[in-house]
Amino acid sequence: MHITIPAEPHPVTIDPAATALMIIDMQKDFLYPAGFGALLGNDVTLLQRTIEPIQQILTLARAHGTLVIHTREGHLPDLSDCPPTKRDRWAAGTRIGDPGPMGRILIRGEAGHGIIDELAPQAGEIVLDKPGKSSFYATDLEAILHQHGILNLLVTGVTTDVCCNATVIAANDRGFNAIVLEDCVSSYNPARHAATLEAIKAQGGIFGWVTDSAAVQQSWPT
Ligand code: TIU
Repeated sequence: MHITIPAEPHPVTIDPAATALMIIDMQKDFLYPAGFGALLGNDVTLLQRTIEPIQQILTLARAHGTLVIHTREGHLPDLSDCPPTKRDRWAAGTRIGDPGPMGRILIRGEAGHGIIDELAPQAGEIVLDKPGKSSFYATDLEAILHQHGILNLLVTGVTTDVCCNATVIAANDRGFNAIVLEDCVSSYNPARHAATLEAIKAQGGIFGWVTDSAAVQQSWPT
């Protein structure tokens, strides 16, 4: 059974059973004050408008048995999976691995690395730890998607221009349809959010599609 979701640059027709919900990096380090995002000088409140629509899509996915994949960006405590180039470009005190109010910044197991309480994963949902911006880099994501017969990704999370964009581009190259829900993604900079979505849907959908949570909810089979 296929459904057609209103989207830009044109409607997208998909099989819901071959579709996964990706919730990218909804971590305290990006959404709460005093995390990695804030230490880089960003206004983290710009990301918080995504929480409610993602909750709604997550509820829909859970009700229909849709595959849900939560991702977390972060590194091992010994930083052996963090290239020095990813760390050393910032001032001491704001680097990955430095101590902060929510524990060591972007380190697996620390409080700040955790997913926000509002979107806490349920038992049985995949939580994918990733050391890069793309969800495919140095992870089993591609194999997991093939194992579950997934062809389409509903992309939500933060930030639009960094980890969501990197994941969309990588998904497209690997033969997946990336469908971005614009109210479920956000950037620390509204202009970069808009520019990223524009690039994804340009040229007839060169990287994928852009839609929103209402369109997905209205299109999903009941
Ligand atoms: N800085 C920024 O916008 N984002 C990141 O560093 N990681 C993610 O987007 N998850």
